[in-house]
Amino acid sequence: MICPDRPSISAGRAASPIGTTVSQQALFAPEPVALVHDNEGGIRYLPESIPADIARRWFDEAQRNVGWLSQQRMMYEREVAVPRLLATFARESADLPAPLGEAFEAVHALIGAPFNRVGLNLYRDGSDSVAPHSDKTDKLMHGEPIAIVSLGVSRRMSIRPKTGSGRTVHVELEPGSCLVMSYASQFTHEHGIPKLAEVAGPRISLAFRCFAS
Ligand SMILES: O=C(O)CCC(=O)C(=O)O
Repeated sequence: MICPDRPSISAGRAASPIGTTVSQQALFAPEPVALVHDNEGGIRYLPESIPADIARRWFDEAQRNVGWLSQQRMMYEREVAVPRLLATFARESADLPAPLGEAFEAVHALIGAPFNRVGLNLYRDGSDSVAPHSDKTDKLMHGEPIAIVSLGVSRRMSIRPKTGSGRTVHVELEPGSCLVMSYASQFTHEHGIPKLAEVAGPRISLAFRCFAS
């Protein structure tokens, strides 16, 4: 699941205090994994955040209901197609397609942040990708995290420091997982989904953000 260049990753969830009632689901839920540390929670991988049957249904609904767009961008003075399909919705949007209303609720319950925008990416196969980048922070609420829910096949994300000789971490983003990145981590790290020959099918990511109004 996690493939660090050097194996020094620690898990992040604190043990339940004695006497606390713990649900069956919480007892068996896999531990979050801390990938990058900072004083806003860093970058954390939360496996199995969405039950498998729900993640499968969300994938089918998103693939079918979202109006996916192919975008162009300038590269070396040439217009090229962005290598994935895209969509974006505000939480308050009147035409929010299923499963996004439900997904906003679930991710808010999981992370607790006031997410109000979701950016969707559809990687059709292993030749779709996103280049290493950090998210633009100028329109985001200061200090609020970004949460990426993965649906469909697993894809590898690489996370690397912007400067210095720190390690690159590779994490397999499994369906139903949630990757949480702090606002602060956008200034220190880049993340990307590289092209990969041996990818078994499509993947959709739902990237929830908190935009300042
Ligand atoms: O698909 C992913 O997991 C990453 C998406 C991403 O980096 C972005 O939407 O900015």
